[in-house]
Amino acid sequence: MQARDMGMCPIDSQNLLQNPGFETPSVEPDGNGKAVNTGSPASSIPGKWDGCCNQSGGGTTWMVSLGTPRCGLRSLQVTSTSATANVLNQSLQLPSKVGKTLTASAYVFVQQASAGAKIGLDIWDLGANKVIASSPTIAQSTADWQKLELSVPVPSGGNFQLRINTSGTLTAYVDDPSVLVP
Ligand SMILES: [Ca+2]
Repeated sequence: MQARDMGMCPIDSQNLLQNPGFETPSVEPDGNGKAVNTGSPASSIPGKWDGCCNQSGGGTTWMVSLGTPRCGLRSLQVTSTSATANVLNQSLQLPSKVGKTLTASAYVFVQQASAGAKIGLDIWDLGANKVIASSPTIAQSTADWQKLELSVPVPSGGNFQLRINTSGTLTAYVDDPSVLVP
């Protein structure tokens, strides 16, 4: 990758996510975040993020990578080997924002994707236990970073997750996710 003009990478003080650029490594003793099941081989889940769910057969591995940042020094490398969806998520509690429109986005660079594989963003409503919005998905390799985006009202209760959702067999990088609620 070419060196990038970091002028493209201003810090957005309105971004509600913690560690959005994956620049802060996990401080957990095992190097992982709080995930109950961290995959095989184990993921180096980045600080403040959590992994889920179908990891018993290998599933998806999330590694902090120094090789391909969009901004800063690090990005998230996603290696999915399972047909079943797996997600890396961060929970937000925004009861004061219920009903206001949230906008979530992230940049994705897909290195390899087998037939049927895909990566996208969604919003999981922690009160209703369901997905309430999904971005378009990317199902093939990309020449450069592509922005994925969605908008949806903050659900009742205000508790939700931004999820990076993958299925099938693919290798991708994710950087600079954002959740904004004006
Ligand atoms: Ca980064």
